[in-house]
Amino acid sequence: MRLLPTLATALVLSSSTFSSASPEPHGAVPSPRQLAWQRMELYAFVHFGLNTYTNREWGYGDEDPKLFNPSSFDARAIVRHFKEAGMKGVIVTAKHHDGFCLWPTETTGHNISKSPWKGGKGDVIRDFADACKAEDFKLGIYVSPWDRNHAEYAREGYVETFHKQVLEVLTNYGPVFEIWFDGANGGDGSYGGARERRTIPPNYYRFSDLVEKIRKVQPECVVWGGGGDARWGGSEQGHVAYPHWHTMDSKRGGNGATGVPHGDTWMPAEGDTSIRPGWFWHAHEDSKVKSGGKLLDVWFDSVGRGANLILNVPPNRDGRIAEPDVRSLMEFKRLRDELLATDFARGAKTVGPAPDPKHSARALVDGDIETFWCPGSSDEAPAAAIGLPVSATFDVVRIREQIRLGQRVDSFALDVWEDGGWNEIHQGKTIGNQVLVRLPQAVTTDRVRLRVTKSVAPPCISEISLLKMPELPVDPKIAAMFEGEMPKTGWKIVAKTFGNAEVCIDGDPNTLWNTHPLSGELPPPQGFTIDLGREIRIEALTYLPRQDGVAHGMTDRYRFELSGDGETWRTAAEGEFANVRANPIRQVVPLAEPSAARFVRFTGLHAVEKNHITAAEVGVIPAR
Ligand code: FUL
Repeated sequence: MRLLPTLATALVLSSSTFSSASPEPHGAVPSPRQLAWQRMELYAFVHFGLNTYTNREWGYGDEDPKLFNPSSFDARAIVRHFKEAGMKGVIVTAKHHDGFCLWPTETTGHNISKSPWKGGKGDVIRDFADACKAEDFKLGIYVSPWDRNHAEYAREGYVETFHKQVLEVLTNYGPVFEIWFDGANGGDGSYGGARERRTIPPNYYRFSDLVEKIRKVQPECVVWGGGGDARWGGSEQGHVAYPHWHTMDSKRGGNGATGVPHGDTWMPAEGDTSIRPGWFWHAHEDSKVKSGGKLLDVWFDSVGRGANLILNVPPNRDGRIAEPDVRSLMEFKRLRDELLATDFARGAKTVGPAPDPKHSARALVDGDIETFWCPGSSDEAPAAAIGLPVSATFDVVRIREQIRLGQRVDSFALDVWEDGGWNEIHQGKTIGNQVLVRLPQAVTTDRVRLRVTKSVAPPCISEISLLKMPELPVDPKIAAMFEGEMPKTGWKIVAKTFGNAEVCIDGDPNTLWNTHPLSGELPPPQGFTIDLGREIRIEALTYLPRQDGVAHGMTDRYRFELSGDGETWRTAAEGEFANVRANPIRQVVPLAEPSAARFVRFTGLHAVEKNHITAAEVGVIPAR
């Protein structure tokens, strides 16, 4: 049992000039309101309203309130689904851009009291508030600043109305955990019958006054948008960027997807997306609900980078969550549960410098996100090692910083003990609220080491978890599409002429590489190089054309090259993809004879339409 001495000697200890004082907060830190919100991680969005009945995404503002008449709306049933899916709250569109209010507001006649539902006595927000109370669930509210119905929109008169609407929903329905101010402002609308385009002057909504009013009535409510407490994650796919910062710069702003390293303002991000292609329910999208596995990917790319995820699950015309959405939500929950069920690091032995014993490395594995390890100094890459009682196999590592003290870490590395020495398996950037590192392949070891390679102040790390990915159910339609191909785990794009060629090796037929940036088309030849991670005897190569019904950039002349070292290349196949425009199925290119290679280069030499190249996937069929 020489575990601890071995761990200790294997550590690169940091400088001996430790201060023993407990760490102080560094730079911007979260307010209690923001902290409580960041701990929620995952909650639902509900887009419901006249658009549900008109089949639109943005109502024009002249829709008839009589259209809103759900036959069996049941807020309690909806909230129960969300709760069962492990979500922590729900944000409801009380008013979308069409101006129709789902509560009987005094501010406009364009509201639910004009709908036949419950004889004009209905109140969707009340029903959600009651359901949340009964289920001990959190309620949030979306009120669109842009109002395509209001005659005074873009004029002074509307701003007061908008503020009143916000205060109505924040005073009459109990505690609201988040209020959502959409940034969308399209311009045209019906505006009390005027049917024209209206633009708003800067600072039109007077958000700073509004935020002050909100603080008075609901001091704990997080204001999303409007310069309040939280920011947009930068895409409606739910993803945020990595490295990912919870801070922004009060003077220069910054990109919401990434945040600003060590910025002066704590303004954490929320990734938003819908379980369906649209935000409102449309019958034709019942077959396009994201699978549990796809939702897990979105969660990795938002929550797994430190942001919150708001997942929209829109009720149908009956006022219910449709079956396919419920199934996906439950599958998503099962996959998260399986991933988090066993943390191999929990209770392991730990070694690491800690001048203040209150912040010893043991905190890393105690399952308590409040306690944390602090090495006292950020010099010389402080490290902590974890010794497991028995070897474990894991492929996901979760690390959390104690964000109460700020976001400090710029970069870190992970090592595992293999054949008598530490072997680096990952280099990461930010940690923040949490980072979920997906390793390219599972590792088996009994010792893991975290090195904080750059940090603006002594790192304060609250947890490390070693986890194993659940088996992901394969969608039979997609499996058939890639029949015979090897899995793409551990593959890397190591060179490309342009763009996000990585999506061609993500196994998702619906993501698209495109050499057509806004600045103009990039003509063929265009291509990229894949590192397969190890040498493979290849029997055939594949190209999947884009699957979205558009022919732009679809390749009809191609070249595939192979290499053992990424330097010396040989052409393995060159030729024509016949009939891809009319029938964009996977193109399989058999090699004259099986050939061993570690690197594959694909080049599109010509497109059937337009002068750029697109591809959904490129794959390898190994020799048997
Ligand atoms: C966007 C809106 O325009 C969409 O309709 C939707 O509400 C989404 C959450 O935000 O900006």
